[in-house]
Parts: sequence; C-alpha cells; structure tokens
Amino acid sequence: MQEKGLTETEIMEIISGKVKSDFTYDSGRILSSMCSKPDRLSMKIYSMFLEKNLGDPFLFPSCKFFEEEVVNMLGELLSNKKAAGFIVSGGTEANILSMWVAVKNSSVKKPEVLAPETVHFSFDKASSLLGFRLIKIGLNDEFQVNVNEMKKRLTSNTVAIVGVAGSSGLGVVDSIPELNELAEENHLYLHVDAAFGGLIIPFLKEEGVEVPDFDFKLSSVSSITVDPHKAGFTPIPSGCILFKNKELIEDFGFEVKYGIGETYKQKTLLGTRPCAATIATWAALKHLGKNGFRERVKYCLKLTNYFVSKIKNFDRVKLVVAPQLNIVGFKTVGLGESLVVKKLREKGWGLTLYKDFIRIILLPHISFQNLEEFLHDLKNILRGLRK
Ligand code: 0PR
Repeated sequence: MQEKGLTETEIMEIISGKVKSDFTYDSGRILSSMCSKPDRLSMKIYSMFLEKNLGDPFLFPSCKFFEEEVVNMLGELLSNKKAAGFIVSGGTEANILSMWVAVKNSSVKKPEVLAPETVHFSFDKASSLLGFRLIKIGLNDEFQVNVNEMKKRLTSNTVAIVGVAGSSGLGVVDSIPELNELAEENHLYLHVDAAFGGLIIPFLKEEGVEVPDFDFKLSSVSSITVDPHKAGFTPIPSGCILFKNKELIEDFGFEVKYGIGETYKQKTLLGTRPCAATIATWAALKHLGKNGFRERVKYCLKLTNYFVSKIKNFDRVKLVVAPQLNIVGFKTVGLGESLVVKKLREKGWGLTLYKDFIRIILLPHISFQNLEEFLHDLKNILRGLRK
C-alpha cells in the first residue's frame, strides 16, 4: 500500500483501464455463463445497503426479515411453504451446508455420499472438508445418473444421495423421482442441486416442456440448492439452501453467545454476510414476480430452440444430447474444440470449453441478433479449419 492515497479520478482511471478487458452482459457476447445481467432495480438496491451484515441480527434485524421472505418465496416456488433455509454465498456454500447437515444428522462413522458423475465440484470440496467418501455414479444414455448403479452402491455407510437438476455442463435433470423412491425405501437424505435449474424448471414445466419433478413435491427430498445469482437475475453473491423443514436443522449450528442477552445458533459457513445481496435478491424476486420469470424463461426457451434448429444443420457439428434446459453442448467433429473456442474468443465471444465440448448457455442478455452473428462466425471458422 502506498503512503499517500490516490484521488478518486486516479482510482477510477486505473479501474476503467483494467475492466476494459472483461466481457460484459450488455454486449450480448457472453455465451457460457450461468449468470446473467442482474435486474436493474436489484443492482440499485444492492449499492444502497453495503454496510449491512446479515450475520449480525442484533444490529441489523431487518436482514433476517428479507432472508426469511426470500426463503419463503423460493420455498413456495419449489412446492414447500414450510421450507427453512438461508441465503448464502452461492451454490458451493449451499451444497456444502446440505452435506454438513446430512453428515451431522447421521451417526455413521465412515459416511458415504452417492452422487452422479456430473455433480458439481463443490461436492468434492464438501467431501474434503467434511471427511465423507464421495462415490460418483455413472450415467445413462441421456446423461442422467444411472439409478440402478446407484442402488447397487448403497451400503450401511450411505448417509445421503444427490441428484442434479440442471447439470453444469449440459443442463441435464436427473430422474429425481427415482432417487426419491431410493431415498424413501432406504431412509436416506436426498439433496437436489438445482443451483441453475431451480428458477428455470418450474416455468419451463408451465410451458409444457417435459422435465422430471425435482422439488419438494417429492416427499423424500431433504434439501435443495437454488442460486438466485444464476437464473434469478440478482447481483453476486446470492445462493440459497432450502431444507424440507426447520426440524431438519434444529440441532445443527454453532452457538453465538453474544448479542442482547439471548443466544442463537449460526447455521451458515460464513459469519459476516452481505445483506445488500439479500435485500437485492428480495427486490429482484418481488420486482420480477412470477410473470417476469415466466417471460424470461419463455424467451430462453425460444433462443434455445432457435439455436438448436440452426446448429443441427451445421456440417461436422454434433449436439452432445438434446437439451432439456437452456444449455446446449456441442462438438465439432474432427476439428478440435479447443481450437474452435480459441478462434471464437478471438472474434470476441465469451465462451469456454466444458470438458470436451462447447457449452452455450442461453440467457436473456443474449439477443437473436447476437446468436445470428455467433452462428455466422462459427460457420466461417469451421469452414476455414476444414480447408
Ligand atoms: N451447482 C451447480 C449445478 C453449478 O453449476 C454450480 C456452478 C454450483 C453448484 C456452484 O455454484 P457457485 O459457483 O455459485 O458456488 N457452476 C458454474 C459453472 O459451471 C461455476 C463456474 C463458473 C465454475 C465459472 C468455473 C468457472 O470458471 O458455470
């Protein structure tokens, strides 16, 4: 740190120079992100409450109100008005919390958790932190978890099973109804990672798109991760962990012994927590309403169908699987996907290679015009590489 502080102008100059190299949602050229441009009002509100700490209910009691309201709104959307939970820093913290509760609520000495191969790497972090063995289960032809294989891997040490509702790579929704049966028969904790799908699937179903049930409608679902900062159009950080009911987390937590005489249990990984993000999340959900989400999801569906209809006819392009949600994975047969991505990035497209395929996530910051331009560039790049 330097002795004398810089002026506001100097600081702004340095920052604007640096952020120039970043992609922006406004350009419509970010094609691989699970996040989108936050709702305008939620960004304004975020900047107004930066000093508030959700981790200090004594000083900032209103924060609790906003957190509870968000939990209630998301719980109701996911078929459970009795859901309990927390606004957390994102899907990673939500998934870690679910596993923390599952392990703590069991008396197994060497706990094991079964999850699909496609599970997000936050479960590897949870396994490393909490000391359970994470067993990854293979997939069926639809890239969903192979439930029979999962059944075979159950042992007396299994404490939880995990399903994904919108996998990170392809947006695949596992057969959560079958996992629900498995959990019910074996009295297991069932966690559903709907970090991305949680705010999309309920509205896709309204449009008649066939997606498996995935939420608390299924009686043995113990917890769900749903991230407002992904398809909920809120500023980062905003994740949410929902538990089936408050009894499930009653014994869990760490006592806070200071305050105004009463003690309470803190049940999140973080202590000091950004309440600005929680109030902004509350504002986004209230401001958009179900109609706002419906419209956005309908638009994403149109974009996805359009993109798929076009790319299907491209020479040497192969879809990995027919998309269930608004995520499309494709391969460029014989033309090296990493080289194709490199060339697309040179053309100013913000996209990444997901393992061995190109992942496109169709969200409202992308216009049909953007897609046309992208398809045009892709076609030219593929043509150039074939020569
Ligand atoms: N669950 C699922 C299904 C996810 O896709 C993700 C994130 C998480 C949990 C974790 O959420 P947080 O990142 O909010 O903790 N998936 C993003 C993705 O695959 C995360 C990401 C983004 C990873 C950029 C790497 C990266 O470079 O897009």
